[in-house]
Amino acid sequence: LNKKIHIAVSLALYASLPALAEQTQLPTLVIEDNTTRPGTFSAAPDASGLKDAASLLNRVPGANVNRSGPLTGIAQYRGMYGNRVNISVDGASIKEAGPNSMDPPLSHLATPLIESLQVHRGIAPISSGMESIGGSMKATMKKGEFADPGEYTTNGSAALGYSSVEDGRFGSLFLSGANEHHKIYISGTSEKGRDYKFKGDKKVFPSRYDRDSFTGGYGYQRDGHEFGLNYSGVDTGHTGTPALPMDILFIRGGLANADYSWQIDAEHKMSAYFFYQNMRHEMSNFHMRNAPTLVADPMAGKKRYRKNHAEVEGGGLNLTYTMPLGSGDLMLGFNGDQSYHRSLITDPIMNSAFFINNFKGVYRDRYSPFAEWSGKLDDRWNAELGVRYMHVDSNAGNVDFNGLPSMATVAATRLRNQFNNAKRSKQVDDVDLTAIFRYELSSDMDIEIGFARKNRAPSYQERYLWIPLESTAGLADGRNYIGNIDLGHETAYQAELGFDWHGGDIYFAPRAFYHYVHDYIQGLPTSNQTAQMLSNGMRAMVGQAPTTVLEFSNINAQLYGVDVEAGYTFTDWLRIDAGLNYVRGERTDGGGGNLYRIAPLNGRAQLTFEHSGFMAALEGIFYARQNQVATYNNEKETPGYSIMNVRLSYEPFDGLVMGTGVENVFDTEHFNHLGGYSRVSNVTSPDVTRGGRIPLPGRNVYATLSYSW
Ligand SMILES: [Cu+2]
Repeated sequence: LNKKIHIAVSLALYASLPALAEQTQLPTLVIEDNTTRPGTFSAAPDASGLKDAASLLNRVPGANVNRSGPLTGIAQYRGMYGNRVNISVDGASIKEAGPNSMDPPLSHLATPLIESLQVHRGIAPISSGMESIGGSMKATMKKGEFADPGEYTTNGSAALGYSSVEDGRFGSLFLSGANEHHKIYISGTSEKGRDYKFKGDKKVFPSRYDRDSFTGGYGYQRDGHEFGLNYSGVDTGHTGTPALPMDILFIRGGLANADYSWQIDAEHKMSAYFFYQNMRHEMSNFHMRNAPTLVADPMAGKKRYRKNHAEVEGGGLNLTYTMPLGSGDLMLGFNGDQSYHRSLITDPIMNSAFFINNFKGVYRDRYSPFAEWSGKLDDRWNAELGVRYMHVDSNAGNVDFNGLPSMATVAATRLRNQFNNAKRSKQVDDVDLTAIFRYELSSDMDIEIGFARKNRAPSYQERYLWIPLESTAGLADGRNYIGNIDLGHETAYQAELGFDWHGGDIYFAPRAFYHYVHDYIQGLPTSNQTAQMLSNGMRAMVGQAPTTVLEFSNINAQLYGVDVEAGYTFTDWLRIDAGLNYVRGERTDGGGGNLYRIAPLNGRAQLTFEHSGFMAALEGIFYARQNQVATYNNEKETPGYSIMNVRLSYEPFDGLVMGTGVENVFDTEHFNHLGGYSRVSNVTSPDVTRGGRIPLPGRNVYATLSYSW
């Protein structure tokens, strides 16, 4: 089968996306003969006022979201999450400024400006990037189109939306002008909302959000050469992250990138890409919530104020050259990137002498050449074979602190000296391999079999967190962690079996997978008594019982499961689409146990009616109870739930779309297993108790209006 297939999906219409107008009429099977790999799932934004791009993942088979706040969604794919999932935004491997992943890569993207979010189902291609152990996702932002020869075009779109559950408002504007050779574009968005409600008028505090974004760019093409420059800026203001110990004061900064590609002839192509990123971020435990109260004399009754200033500077380079080889194409490439991190904790209210170098002088650099061949083996067999070498180099500077109480100072001094005297420069070298075969059983049925070896080097938090804190890239389990400089890197051995049946009115694509991960990184009770003592003391000062400090450690693990996408078209105007995800994550050494934060069995089904510009959809989402929980950090079980959403839209004339709908129609209270626990204390009569699971939003009535020209 030469035609490539992907599913483009959307909740409802998003008319601010003219390029996707054909695809955004709800889940549609799109047959394309572009470069998309079979099995790639592409989601487009919709009219329901989704706040962050990660929300789109809820419709992607195998994908889920670990949510710490309204704008803070960490991508999960088949039980792997955080930096195990390789995410590229317009080609850039965006780095997080926050040590607790308040700004994961997809969180910078205003949904109305996203052209598509692609997820490679199953084993991620070698060419999709470095450290794709948990899969690869690719977000593409709107950039306008070149005009046909001899013509000049201007395009634009504007959208407004309102959602009731958090009194949320958004607006977006995109403008582009182009001729055959040049194009320019500019866009802006603004989103704001208050604490969201659940079960009547109860509120999740703090969950308000505020984000503005801006994009501008230029493109040039002539005789097979294409060149582009782009800048994307984001300014996130006070935004709650109730599952973490602090909230976002701001995240500011931008991504600048340049790309060049040359179609040398019909069979040879080269591309070069460069990006630079600079973000500043502050968070605190007292601007949006109340700081914890100290209980021990002489400070009893006073508050423990904490503020954290974090920065990231990063950049990278991607080069590829594609040429024919045998019966297929060979891509040779190089990816490299660097990132520099620092994070400083202070108390600007009570104790100006206090500081902790949470992370200082930390860098993590990756260099990785790769080769990937894809092509036909015979009439029915297709193959994709890849190899990638990766070198990761990381280091951290000397750390210090000041202004801790005297008992804590003794312990912290010992930890600081241990860290500063250790050899912290670390190198990881390893090889990724993929072998993916597709067999065309019949004209409407393909089978895919894949094998891979994938690696991930430890994150900077996992190596260099020198003092017990919760800076854990968003694990949100409430535990203090300590890093382990000598951690080994993760190596996964992956196997995949998938069927893809796409008959006339029906599609059915189940996939099963098994991953064995050698040296999987997870917290285990530390044997560092100094760290444990310091943690106990710091917790006792605010009246909290001691918990075991977890040290990032290597274990062995396996993840396996099934995900399914399916649909049936009854008539031209009525169809049903459904998805089902199941994943199990287990430790295989040291007495077993379950992995942390694994989504329970979940699925969705949507019945869609579409006729002459009118669309109505009924969506049901269900999550089973999760009782296979991790014991090492006392993960809590979560009951199952189901939600019903109703969506309507109408396009009275070309380009104008009105959308409305009701989400969680029955306003029932339920909890997503990946949503974390509330870390917010000192609230008088709280609607969510500290330590309790954070409920999902209650009934939400939304309305959107968009026009594109
Ligand atoms: Cu933060």
